[in-house]
Amino acid sequence: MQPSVDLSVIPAPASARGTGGAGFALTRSTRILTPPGEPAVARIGADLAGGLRRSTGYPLPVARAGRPRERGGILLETTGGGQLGDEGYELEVTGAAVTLRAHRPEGLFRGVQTLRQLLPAAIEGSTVRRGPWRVPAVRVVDRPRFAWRGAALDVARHFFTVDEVKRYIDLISLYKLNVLHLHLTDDQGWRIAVDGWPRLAAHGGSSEVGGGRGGFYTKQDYRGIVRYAQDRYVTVVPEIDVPGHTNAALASYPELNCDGHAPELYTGIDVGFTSLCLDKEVTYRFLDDVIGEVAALTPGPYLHIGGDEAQTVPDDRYAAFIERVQRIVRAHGKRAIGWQETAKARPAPSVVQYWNVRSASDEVRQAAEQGTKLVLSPASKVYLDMKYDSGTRLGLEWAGHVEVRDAYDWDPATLLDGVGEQDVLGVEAQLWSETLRSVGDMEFMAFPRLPGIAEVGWSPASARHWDGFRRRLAAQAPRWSAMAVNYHRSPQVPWAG
Ligand code: TNX
Repeated sequence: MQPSVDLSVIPAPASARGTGGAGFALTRSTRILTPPGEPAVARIGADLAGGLRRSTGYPLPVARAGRPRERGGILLETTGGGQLGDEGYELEVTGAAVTLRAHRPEGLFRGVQTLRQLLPAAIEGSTVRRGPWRVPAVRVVDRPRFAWRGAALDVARHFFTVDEVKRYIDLISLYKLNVLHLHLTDDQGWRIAVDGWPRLAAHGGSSEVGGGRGGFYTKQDYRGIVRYAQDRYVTVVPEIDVPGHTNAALASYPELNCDGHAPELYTGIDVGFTSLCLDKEVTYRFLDDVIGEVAALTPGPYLHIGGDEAQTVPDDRYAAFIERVQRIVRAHGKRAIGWQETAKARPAPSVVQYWNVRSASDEVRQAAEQGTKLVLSPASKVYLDMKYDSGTRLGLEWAGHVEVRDAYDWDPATLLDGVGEQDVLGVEAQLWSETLRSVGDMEFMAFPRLPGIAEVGWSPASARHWDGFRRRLAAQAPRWSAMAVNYHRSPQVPWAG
């Protein structure tokens, strides 16, 4: 058997072996071949070709593979299921061909991300560069450890445009993340148009932290984000955060307030001071309309109901409210996911997201015992809005400083007492935007921590070692430069140059 090799790929593949030889050279005459009758695979081939053309300048035609199987070029093939699952793939590189096989198009898309990272960093450039464009001779067999590998983006505290969200989707999908959790509503802004309640976006969307103009997504905008994500095998999970974090809604409709008076729009960064009025039936009509419209726009199975920091609501009333909201979500054909506080409801949502490292996790464990699956977002490890250290210009500090190693060096199966591998659906990195205003700000906080969290979610524990990881991370830096990604040069990483 050939020795296993340490490729500079993130997340680390489950298995990678060198096969000897000089590897494959991408040249002016390389073709990309996809199987006949598989439009999803043809599109993956076309997208791959598009990306490679920009930096190589080669024609790279995409053709349907003929029979008998053609040799040469980059071959995308679908195979019977076997061990690969929906997202797994096999990548074999010889002097004659690059062959990528997967059970599902999704697996081919994940494998293409590995292939990108095996090519020289200049492949990520947006103008034509000089080769050579070599791929090392390897055989990779890979599949994810966890099904949910998410990135959450807070578009409520500061609004981000459709193009900015697409940029984030590009970056997360390169590291094989497969969920984009969009935090669409909060005290400071309501970011999605709802036909039945037009002032939510028109008024509630007109503010943001610090007093900027805010913004919102029309339904067409949101559909565009969902489609762009789908093309990259990323599922959008929209969050409508209730009953707290609702000042923007309360400011838009006086009837949602217990006293019938709408508060002013809010542009600060305090949390926990607002709640929908749980006593009024109009609140549940509102929720039914909003959840119904957002569910109808969302092809994925989940809808996030928030539920965090409802500090003005007594526990028993809170639990009854969450139970009722879950019924509404179910009636609209979706599964509810909620922040860890929602584990107090009986039954708890089918998925609960752990975040608050400062509060006890008993309820989370108990919910897991009852069959709830967990998405792990421990703030002291995966909150990308925490400062790296005391010198970081952006970010908050309530969960401490989160350096690259903190984000990377932990294991989902041992994080919480009484919670094991089988209880964990996956991990998710949170990018809260109280202090983040631009794509450059987002990238600076996400890189280089986000690729580490992606590896926590994808790679087997046996393939993960901090020392190897820091070196692989350093090797990503020229890629980020080629893609114009703004990243933090953490002193924990041995950057070249
Ligand atoms: C806690 S995480 C919050 C957010 C803040 C974040 C800032 C969670 C469920 N609630 O509302 O943006 O901390 O780090």
